[in-house]
Amino acid sequence: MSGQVLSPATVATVPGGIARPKVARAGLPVRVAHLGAGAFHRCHQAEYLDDLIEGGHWRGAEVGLNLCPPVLGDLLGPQGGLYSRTLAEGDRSETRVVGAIGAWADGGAGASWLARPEVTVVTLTVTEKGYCHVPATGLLDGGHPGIVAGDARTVPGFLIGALAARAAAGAGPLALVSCDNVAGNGRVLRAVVRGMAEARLPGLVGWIDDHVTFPCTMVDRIVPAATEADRHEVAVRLGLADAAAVRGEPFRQWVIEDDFRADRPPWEAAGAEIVGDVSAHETVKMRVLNAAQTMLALLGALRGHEFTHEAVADAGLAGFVTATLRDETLPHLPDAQGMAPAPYLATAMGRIANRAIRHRCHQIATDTSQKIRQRLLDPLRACRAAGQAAPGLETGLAAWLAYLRAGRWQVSDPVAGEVAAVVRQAQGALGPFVGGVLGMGAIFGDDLGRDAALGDRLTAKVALLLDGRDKGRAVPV
Ligand code: CS2
Repeated sequence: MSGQVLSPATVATVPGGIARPKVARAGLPVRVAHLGAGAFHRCHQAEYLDDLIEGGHWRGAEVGLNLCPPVLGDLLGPQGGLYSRTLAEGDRSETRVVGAIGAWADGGAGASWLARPEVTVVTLTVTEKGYCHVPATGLLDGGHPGIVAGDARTVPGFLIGALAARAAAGAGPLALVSCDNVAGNGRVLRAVVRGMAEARLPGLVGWIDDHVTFPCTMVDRIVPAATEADRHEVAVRLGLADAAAVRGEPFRQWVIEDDFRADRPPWEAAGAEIVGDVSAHETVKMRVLNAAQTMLALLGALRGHEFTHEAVADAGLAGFVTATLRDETLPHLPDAQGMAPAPYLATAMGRIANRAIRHRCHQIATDTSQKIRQRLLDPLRACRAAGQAAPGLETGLAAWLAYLRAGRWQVSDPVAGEVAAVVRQAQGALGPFVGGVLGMGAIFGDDLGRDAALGDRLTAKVALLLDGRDKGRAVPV
């Protein structure tokens, strides 16, 4: 390693086997903005855009915008926006230098980019909790401290400021394209942006309705947070340091609702699907792949696994998760073109088993309060509506409760404080703990939250999961 950093000045030195931008990036106009330029984005939407630029389908770079750390100016600035992404599976891996990010801005400084007429698309990966919505309703959480304060560091707060600037500049229509694993992500984004505008800038609501579209999308690629080991490995490969390197699986998918009023990149030229309605695709993806990840992560952590590829190699867990999804979730899935349920499930389990992708159970378990509705609770509701028992999905839910109660790790979740209060009030008793968490209406709604028999079944399962008696069983509980 030379001690040098990947940048436009050094990129020519990367070894021949590593692809790097062939189309000149200097002078490309910025036409897309991305809010939340984290590892997933750099390995997904930015790669699609890079494909379009390289293929001559689109002349335009993106500006990366972050409202919270890492500071993009520090991460991407020294590298002139260049970074590498490595796709890995088993023993094979392939590295490429991506040059789609032509500019970057942090915090409130990003808003002015959205007021430029040539920027007509904003994609977002801000994590589930970034929407500041109530998971059970999909509406803006009026009690969220950042929303109460009108904080421009929240996504809804930032966006209404930026949209007001766009309206004032007369910069024309814009698409805000949510790419997070939230059911009906575009509709939720519209609800929180309109809700924030109604509360803070009511005069902007009409402009939003006339100029802004909120297409729903389904995005997919497993991309864990990059580690020091990943950065070291890629530095050896590149001969250059790359602080923004990301590593993901080869599989990728992007299904986008066709709802744009101005220019957009022709993502379909890079393999994305543009459809009239994306709800079936997102439902299948979140209820199968994401639900499998969540169950494996929670049960895996309880059984002492660090990574989901290890959890899936635990035959008891893999068999349990596969059977649960096959018997309880798959029968109630909508038809999604190209995503036949049984093969999709098999592929999903195979992807999670990829040992070249080290996805920590605790990373996936982070913010489960924001993920569990679309992954486990709505499938559970579908079974209940059909009069079908769902013992496996209930075990998945019990695994979250046991994960919260285990006390063996710090829980990273917006409801962690509320959960800690429930634990204290329950004074060591499991029934009141389970009842207290199920009573959180913003997560469980009234139907599940008030079902005493469900509470009893979950309490029994949590007890088994916590004392580890499930360990030797073929099925966890
Ligand atoms: C994961 C997802 O951390 C998580 O919640 O389940 O990030 C998952 O890897 C992606 O949705 C895959 O597309």
